[in-house]
Amino acid sequence: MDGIAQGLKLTVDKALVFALQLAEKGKGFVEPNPCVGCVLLDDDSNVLGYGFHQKFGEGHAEVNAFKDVNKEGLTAVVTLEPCSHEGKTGPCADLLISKKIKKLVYIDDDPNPKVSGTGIKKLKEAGIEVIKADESYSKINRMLNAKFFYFHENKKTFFHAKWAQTLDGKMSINGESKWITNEKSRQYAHFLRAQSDSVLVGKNTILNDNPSLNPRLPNYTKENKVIILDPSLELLTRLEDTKVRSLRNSKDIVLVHKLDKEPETDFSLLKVSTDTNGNFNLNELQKSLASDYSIQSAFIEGGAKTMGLFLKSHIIDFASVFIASKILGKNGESYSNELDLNSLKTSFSFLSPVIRTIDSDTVLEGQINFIN
Ligand code: AOF
Ligand code: ZN
Repeated sequence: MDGIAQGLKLTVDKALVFALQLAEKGKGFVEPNPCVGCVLLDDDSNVLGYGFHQKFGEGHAEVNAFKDVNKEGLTAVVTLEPCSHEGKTGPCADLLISKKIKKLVYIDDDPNPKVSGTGIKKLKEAGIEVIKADESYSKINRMLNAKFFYFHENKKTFFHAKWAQTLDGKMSINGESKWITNEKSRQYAHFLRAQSDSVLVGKNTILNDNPSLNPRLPNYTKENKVIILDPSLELLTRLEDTKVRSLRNSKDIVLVHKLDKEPETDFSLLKVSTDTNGNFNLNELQKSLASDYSIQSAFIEGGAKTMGLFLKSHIIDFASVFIASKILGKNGESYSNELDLNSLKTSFSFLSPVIRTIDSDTVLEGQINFIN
């Protein structure tokens, strides 16, 4: 434990707040795992240890909290039900039992079917007192881990859309979209990209921009998948020299198509039905990405056409809009041209968005209210 908590005393309520703050520090580094924090208290409310899940594939919050702690009879305050499965690390419930804690205070049950109540059951069977924290903590935890809960509870991939636009809603001009927003905004966009286990684009983005689509942050190594809407599988023979391909295994590239006959390939293929206009059924896509490829969340970064299709289908779960203080005029391309709305009444609006400024750019984030 570092010096910060030396001599620190916390009530269980304050320890729950601290555990949530710790959990948040894992954001961008742990997904598709949840962000989890853990605080260890003795009977006199002294903080004897704390930790959080820091990196995907590495120690869970409880393991990190107990790193240098060997005292028995402690209270463990955790943001999520301790796991019970033999995953990349041993089950946390077993660790807490072996460390002889006397009480567990936790915020949410783990919706992952590998755990789902069995962690709590194990602890209770071992004679440990288990207390569920007040509902209000769960609200914060569910916001922090929205993608994780959404995926397990709905069996659907969470769609987080991100786009950059000018003040007049344009995303590009003459196919040119580099760079609408400033450097700092783009760093923040990489942090957001890191919070999804995949990026979704249309085939034209690959053909026009040859993007990498991986999160690029200092000291960052987590890999992501790429989903490409490619109705006729035009990219099958054209991916070899692309950056998207050079950065990941072929199976981590999912090509979404509408063909009746699937060709032999090392890339992952997903057939999705289309409507009479040839547009993919995005509801079907959202379910199939979850069931066939276990993709928890997709960061939708398409161009005007793809973003228009997602907006038109009302299928965006959360949106981050980067607005540059620029105007491009009528030759600029926009998702807006794909939307056929007729009155202010039917306009899409954000539900209490969070707004921040990044130098000359504004970022607006929240859920979109599609139905008024
Ligand atoms: C905990 N404490 O800090 C976290 C938990 O792939 P693994 O082995 O790392 O396991 C990931 C699953 O473990 C994840 O889906 C969730 O159910 C649980 N996460 N559990 O006890 C933690 N991060
Ligand atoms: Zn665990």
